[in-house]
Amino acid sequence: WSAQGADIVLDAPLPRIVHKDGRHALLVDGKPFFMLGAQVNNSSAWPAQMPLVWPAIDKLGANALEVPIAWEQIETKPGVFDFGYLDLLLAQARTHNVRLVLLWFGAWKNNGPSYTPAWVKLDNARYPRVVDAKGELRDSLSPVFPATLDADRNAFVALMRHIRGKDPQRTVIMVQIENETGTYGSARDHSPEANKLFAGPVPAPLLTARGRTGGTWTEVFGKDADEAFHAWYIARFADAVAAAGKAELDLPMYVNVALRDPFKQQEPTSYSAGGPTDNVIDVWKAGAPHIDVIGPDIYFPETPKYHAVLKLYDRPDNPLFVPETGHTFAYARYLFDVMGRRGIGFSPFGVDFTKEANDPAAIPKSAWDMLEPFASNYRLVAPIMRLWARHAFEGNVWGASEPDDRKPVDLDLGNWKARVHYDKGTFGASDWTWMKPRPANPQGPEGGVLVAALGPDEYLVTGRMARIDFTAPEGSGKRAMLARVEEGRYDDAGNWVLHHVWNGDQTDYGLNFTTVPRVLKVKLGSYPAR
Ligand code: N0T
Repeated sequence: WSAQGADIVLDAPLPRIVHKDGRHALLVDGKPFFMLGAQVNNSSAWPAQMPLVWPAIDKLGANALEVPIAWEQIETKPGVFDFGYLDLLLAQARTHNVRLVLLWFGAWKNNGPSYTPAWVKLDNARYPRVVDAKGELRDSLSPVFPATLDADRNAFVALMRHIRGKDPQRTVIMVQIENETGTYGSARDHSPEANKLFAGPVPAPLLTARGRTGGTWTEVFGKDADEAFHAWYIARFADAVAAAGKAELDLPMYVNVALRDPFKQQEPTSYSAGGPTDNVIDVWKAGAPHIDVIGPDIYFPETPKYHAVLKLYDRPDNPLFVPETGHTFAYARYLFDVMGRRGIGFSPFGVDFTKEANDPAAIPKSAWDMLEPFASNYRLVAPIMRLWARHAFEGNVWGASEPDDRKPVDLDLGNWKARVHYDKGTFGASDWTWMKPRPANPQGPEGGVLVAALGPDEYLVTGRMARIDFTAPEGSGKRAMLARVEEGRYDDAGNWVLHHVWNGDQTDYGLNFTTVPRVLKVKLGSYPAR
């Protein structure tokens, strides 16, 4: 029997993150899931804004929506909670068949306490701010005061308890702890309370992680001691909040990162110091074992920087998850890289039709146009999302986006090789370099491919604005050929349904992907070179 639709709904399995051989998967309804996400603007989490949110989410075709839950909104007076907005959000998300990722805007929202209730942000004596090296106060709350942790944790526990009671369907699949923690303008808190801790020994779990047996912060971390100290205490704070929340409802929990430039050595006072920037990931991992994922918010549109960040956060101890990325044209293609790296999700920021922005130029002439490059990639991936997520966890997958320089990208498929071109026009073999390149899209690079191994010589292949050629590895004495190329789709039971076979112009000049979503099953064969 089923209780769906009745008053009682059977508990669905809890979403969770699993690990195997350095790989990771987000399980939703018990199976690997890739989040085709969207995050609303910061001031969109209000009932009156939702009519401007859902049309954008539906148009985008997202399967998960990231929405802030503001501390100031749920606990206006200490101990008095109001979850009216959350209840509305849960009901609407189910109607729109979209999962939710809730963002706990607590003590830190981009370094400051702007989303804390007035009784927190206006009471500096009880909830002290960071004191910088010159003795001046910064906006950021200090992580070392128990009253601040108690108040934040208490509200978060109430939130998680509420979700436990209202969400047997597991509409909520993940929770973000705080938002872009860290402090602008000071590497740590220099209050007397913090100074006392700073003069003390480095805590044991962090010593172990560093392979040390003892020492003060300065002895162990040298010139980086201030930042490591701040990172540790913010990580401990976030961990305590997450652990208490998980005791109510054991959902996957992550933190997001205000990044530093991956190529520049920067002073910690020039970024959100103490947050989980790439240089202190190990400090955070040691300090926050209840945080399942550290996810970079990527607002660098350039290919080398974007790739560098993906590499830094894609680790055996950290699933790759991009909880925020820019919503302009240049960012849409990076979905292909995140998927190729076996990531668990990707989400452009600022997806709604409220026309709210932090930059007058951020919303192009039509918000609708802005979504189209992301929407068309989501249309490509959505029908194969579950299959892909399973292969990313258990098999072999590859993905590549069109780089800024439009140079070809080589994929090593093991038995075979593939070269992906982003500038090929009509006709021409891969090595006909004299042919004129296809003119670039004036809006910028947009192409990408996805390849999943279905068997030793068989691949699922899809993409956008790209040509893919397969070759046999050099020195193999073989030449590759396309034995059979089928276009089709997977039905609900996961069976392949052939639509038609590609041949002739559709295969003679590589497999060419346009803006039309097409999924291919490619069987490779070979003949001897001589
Ligand atoms: C992000 C978003 C939102 C290249 C910005 C980015 C979101 C927060 N912050 O729209 O505020 O809530 O997580 C900060 C970027 C810092 C500078 C990056 C330089």
